Amino acid sequence: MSGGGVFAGELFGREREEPAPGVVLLPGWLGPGEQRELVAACREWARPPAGMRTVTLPTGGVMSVRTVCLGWHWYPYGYARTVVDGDGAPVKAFPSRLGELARRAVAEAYGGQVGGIAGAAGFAPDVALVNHYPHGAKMGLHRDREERVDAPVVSLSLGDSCVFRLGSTETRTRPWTDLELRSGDLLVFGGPMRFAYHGVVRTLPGTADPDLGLVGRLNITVRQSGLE
Ligand SMILES: O=C(O)CCC(=O)C(=O)O
Repeated sequence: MSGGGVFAGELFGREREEPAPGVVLLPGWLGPGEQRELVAACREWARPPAGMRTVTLPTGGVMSVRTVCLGWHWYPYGYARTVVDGDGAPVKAFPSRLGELARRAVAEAYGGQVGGIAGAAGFAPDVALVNHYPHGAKMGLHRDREERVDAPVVSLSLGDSCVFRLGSTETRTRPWTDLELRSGDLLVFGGPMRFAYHGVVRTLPGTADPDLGLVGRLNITVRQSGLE
């Protein structure tokens, strides 16, 4: 994979990181062309019906990111085949090329140890959440736990960089690890960290390559629902 430019002060570029068991960060995994293609695809997926929407939580709080789902519609806190908390339209299909990309992501992240990570060997993703972070948006610490299986989560970042906070499986509080995710980065979390708390503390406006033509940040999170 190409991509991942070398920034001022980074003499040797950024390298693969494993901040916790089962968590792998591959910097610049998507090259500039692949990033542009994904941004264009996100624009199509964002269109109504079943397009990008604002999510209201049961507490009455409104999430600052806007989200469109593919394959299954995620709402707080479950999955449905229609946009039950929006326009009611059937959710858009899960694109097979996104599934292939996510399977390649898991294979490259876990390499030889795929068999050792729960759910990695037969990874069959069927749902994606595409989150758009306008300037100032963030996402509180939460766990992805509406899925019925423990297959890994694949996360692709596009546009502005962000500070991604990875906590533990037990608590929303410290200890946590903050990772900077940049455009093109791949983060996979599975194994013992599959149900870890995580969130986005802030984005870093203006850090995206202007050629990407994207204001803010996009995150594509691909998962296996385990639903029939
Ligand atoms: O934007 C991100 O990097 C994280 C997204 C996320 O945590 C989620 O969709 O559940």
